[in-house]
Amino acid sequence: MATRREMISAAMGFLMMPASAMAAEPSAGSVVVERAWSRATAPGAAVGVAYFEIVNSGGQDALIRIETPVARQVEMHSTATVGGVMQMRRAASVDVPAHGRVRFEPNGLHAMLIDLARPLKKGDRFELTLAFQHAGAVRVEAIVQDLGTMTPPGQEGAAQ
Ligand SMILES: [Cu+2]
Repeated sequence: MATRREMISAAMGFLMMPASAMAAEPSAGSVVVERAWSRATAPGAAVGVAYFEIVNSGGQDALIRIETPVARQVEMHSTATVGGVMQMRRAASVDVPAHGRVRFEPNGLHAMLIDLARPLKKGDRFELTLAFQHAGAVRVEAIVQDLGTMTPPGQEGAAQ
């Protein structure tokens, strides 16, 4: 437990600054996934993270699974600060409200990439497949940002 918690803490070591903006991307029916991105991993890191924004123009849905070729397993985590300590909790699924948005971002909901097949390097791109209860599978390409980046591609420097 301690080992995995430490690895996850290391991957989550950067804090602060949400971001906003948008650009249209792949969709399955009423669900669009925008601005998927990830962050370069430190040497030897076993976990990485991925972020994106879900835009739902239809009825109530839920994100039930995420897969990627670059990690053995992907978990959805929420983040909360409890007594000054940042904690992550695994979520079995994430509700996507009708005509709503759900943002996966630093310090909030995120996709934890567990047991990386290879280190993630700045400029790499990899596939993420998001499975929705109603909309089905949505495939997007995540862009790997520099280690320490807290904002989606094109937003660098927007939050300093
Ligand atoms: Cu996490």
